[in-house]
Amino acid sequence: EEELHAVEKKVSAQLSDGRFQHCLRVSDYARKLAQENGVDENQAALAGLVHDYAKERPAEDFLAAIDRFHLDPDLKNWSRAIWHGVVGAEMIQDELGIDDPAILDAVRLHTTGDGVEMPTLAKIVFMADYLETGRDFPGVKEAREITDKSLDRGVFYQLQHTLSFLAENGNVIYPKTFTSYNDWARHFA
Ligand code: DGI
Ligand code: FE
Ligand code: FE
Ligand code: FE
Repeated sequence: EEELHAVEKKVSAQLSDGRFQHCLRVSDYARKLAQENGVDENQAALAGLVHDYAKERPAEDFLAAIDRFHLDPDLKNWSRAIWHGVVGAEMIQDELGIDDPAILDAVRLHTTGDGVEMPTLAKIVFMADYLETGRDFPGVKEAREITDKSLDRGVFYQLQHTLSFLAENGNVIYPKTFTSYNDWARHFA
C-alpha cells in the first residue's frame, strides 16, 4: 500500500536503524496475526509500523505533549517506557496524520495491554511487538505457538511473563500493567 510507504519514511526519520527494523518486523508479524484473526491486514500493518514512532523522543517532548493534549498529569511521574505508547499515539495523530481510532488505541495499549475488552487490533499489535521474528527470549517459540492457537491466551502469556520479569528486576510497575493482568487472570481462572 502507498500510504504505508510514505509513513515508513517518516517513521525511519525518527528512529535508529535497529528500532526502525523492529517496527518493520512488527508490521509484518501484525499482518500475519491479522490474517489469522479476521482483522484488516493493512490496518494491522500500519499500526505495527508506527507503534514505536515516539520511542526515541526526548523527555521534554513527552512532558510538553502531556500538557498540550490534556492527558492525565500523573503521566509526568512515569517514563519513556510508558509515554511512548500513550503520549506517542497523540504524536502519531498530530505528526503523521493517522486518525484511525483503532490504530491510535492499539498504539496506546501496546506496552501495558488492557483487560479482556481490549480491541482485537490492539491485541494483535501487543502480540506482534512481543513475537516479531527478531525477538529471541527464552519461551518465544512457545509464546508464538500459543498465540497462533489463541490470541487471547497469547495476551495473557505475555502479561504474566512481563509482570514477572519487571518484578524480578525490581522495576516500578505501571498500575495498568497490573489491572490488565488481573482481568485476564480472572477471565482464565
Ligand atoms: O517499545 P518496545 O521495547 O518494543 O516494547 P514495549 O513498548 O512493549 O515495552 C517497552 C519496555 O517497557 C519493556 O522493556 C517492558 C517495559 N514495561 C512494560 N510494562 C511496564 C514496563 N516498564 C515499567 N517500568 N512499568 C511497566 O508497567
Ligand atoms: Fe513500544
Ligand atoms: Fe509490547
Ligand atoms: Fe516495539
